[in-house]
Amino acid sequence: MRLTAGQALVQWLAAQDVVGEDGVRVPFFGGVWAIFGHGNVAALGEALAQADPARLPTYRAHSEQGMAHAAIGFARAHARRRAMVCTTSIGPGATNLVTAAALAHVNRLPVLLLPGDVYASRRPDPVLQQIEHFADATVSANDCLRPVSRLFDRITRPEQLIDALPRAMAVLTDPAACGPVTLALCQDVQAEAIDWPADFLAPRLWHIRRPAPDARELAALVAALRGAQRPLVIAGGGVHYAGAAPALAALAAQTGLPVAETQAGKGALPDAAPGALGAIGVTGTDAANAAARQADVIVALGTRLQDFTTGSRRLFAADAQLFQVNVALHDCAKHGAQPVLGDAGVLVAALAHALDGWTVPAAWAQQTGAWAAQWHQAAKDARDRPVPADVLPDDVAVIGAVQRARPDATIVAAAGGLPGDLHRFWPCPAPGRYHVEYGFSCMGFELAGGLGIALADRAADVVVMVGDGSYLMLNSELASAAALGVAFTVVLLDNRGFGCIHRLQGRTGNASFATLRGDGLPAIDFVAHARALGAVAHKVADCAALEAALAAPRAADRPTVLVIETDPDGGRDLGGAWWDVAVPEISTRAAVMAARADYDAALEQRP
Ligand SMILES: Cc1ncc(C[n+]2csc(CCOP(=O)(O)OP(=O)(O)O)c2C)c(N)n1
Ligand SMILES: [Mg+2]
Repeated sequence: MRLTAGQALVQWLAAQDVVGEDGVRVPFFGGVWAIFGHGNVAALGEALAQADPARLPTYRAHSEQGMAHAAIGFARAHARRRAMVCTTSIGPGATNLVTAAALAHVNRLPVLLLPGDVYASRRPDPVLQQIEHFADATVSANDCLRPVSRLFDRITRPEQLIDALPRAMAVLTDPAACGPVTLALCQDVQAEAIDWPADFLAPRLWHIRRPAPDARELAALVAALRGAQRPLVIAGGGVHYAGAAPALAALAAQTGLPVAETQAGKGALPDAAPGALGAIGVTGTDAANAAARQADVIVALGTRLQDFTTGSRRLFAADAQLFQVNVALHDCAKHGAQPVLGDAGVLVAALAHALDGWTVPAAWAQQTGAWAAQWHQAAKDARDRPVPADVLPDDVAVIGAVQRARPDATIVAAAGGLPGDLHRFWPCPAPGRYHVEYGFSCMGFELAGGLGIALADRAADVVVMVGDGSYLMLNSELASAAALGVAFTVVLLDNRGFGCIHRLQGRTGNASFATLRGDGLPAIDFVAHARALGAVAHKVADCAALEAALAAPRAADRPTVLVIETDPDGGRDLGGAWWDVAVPEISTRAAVMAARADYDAALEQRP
């Protein structure tokens, strides 16, 4: 079949299927986000315009970073079983992808990036936007994407696609390698026609593999659990990607194993489930962190174990036995853990069988259950505590209003004070309803990611919670959502600046400096701004008004933005596990020296 490289690529994308969450065959690619310019408009753009929009729709976006966040949100909402494509022009369109690619890389989420590239033939060099590396003629702007791509390829001849595309797909659908794939498409090559083998363009069904653990590694874990006095499971994002949350809840009920959750793992167990201790780590609950400090056998299930989870490697007892269950060897080998390489779901099923008849020691079950009950009550009290009329609410009070009005919502957040407070205080009712991006904690993910998450399931009640700082950093996909008729709710917490960093400044002995917007500056009219982008927007006076506005009927064809003023000093981000933030060894400020003394003492400590 004679087609251009651009046309063959689009036909190939539309022919890839996967078995979706409910076992039904669905297209793997949910659509293509596009911002056209030279480098992708003439050839790839022509091909996309010919595609069947029911099979491979193209969505016009407003910022390359934002559209890639939307694509990544879509993949996360589909638990990595589906993904989206992003196409950009050469130069700034391509480099604008770097932040989102890094986010997908950290969070192990699939996205196919198709930036345009300079001419393979070099005919018009230097072409507009060509960076012209002085020492290496093979380098283009797209090489920025190499360190944040799981697979990077530059297509300099059309027939390379026959090899490159199946390799790209293998990475996107592999649970261990999963992440961003970049195929840099030379502009002239996209337009070149060749004869393509018919079987290359034939429909193809992909399966996401679920590798079983090695028998010896599994046996070591089972033996350790059977001998444990105080075992603890830490559920990470891998539990959701393996579809293992219900099986893990059943295992916890069967054995009494207590389960703590990372940010990516939150929602694995509903709050009321037996064994549910809630959030762990720096943003963790008293219940989960108390269990983590005393646990003698810790089973980390599908988690990267970043510093927020391990309290910067100070949370777990020094002599605790740590098992790392993960599909990726990279994660299994961390923290000197005993590796259990394999899928979290297969492992949980194997444990349910191998631990038949076994339960955790009664004293530990009773102790962790008491901690959990205390915590759930304390969290409810904190959310529902009335805010005096003359006081600005903090994030937890706002979370309370959202929770009371929309308890079943799918929550989206990423940076600022919210992720910590949501991790600790949001009672997630079911798996898949909590999408806080805290691997890269990227300001600007919230609105764009929320668009992708709402697009993945139009029936979901998506509530994006975002600070004023993140909103101002990247809000252009609000206009895309309005243009596409995608509805979700945005709760914008305006504390006039980078509240959580202002508080971190205070905790490291510094005075507030260049973090809040400062008095005397005009207030930002977020309502007018959001309306100008096509959203419905209102300002609410307090938490009661927010709760009422959230409970009222809302627009079905565009986002609704509710703005509430909050207190920049009202964070409750203390109280979790320790976080290593290096404080200066010398300073003229006595408060910095005192903070350094505390820091040195913390470095010495282990529970
Ligand atoms: C892209 C990016 N730049 C900088 C940071 C560092 N940072 C983390 S939170 C934050 C402030 C966020 O402000 P806002 O969204 O208003 O939330 P608040 O802290 O007020 O809760 C900053 C600057 C980041 N996480 N991401
Ligand atoms: Mg703020």
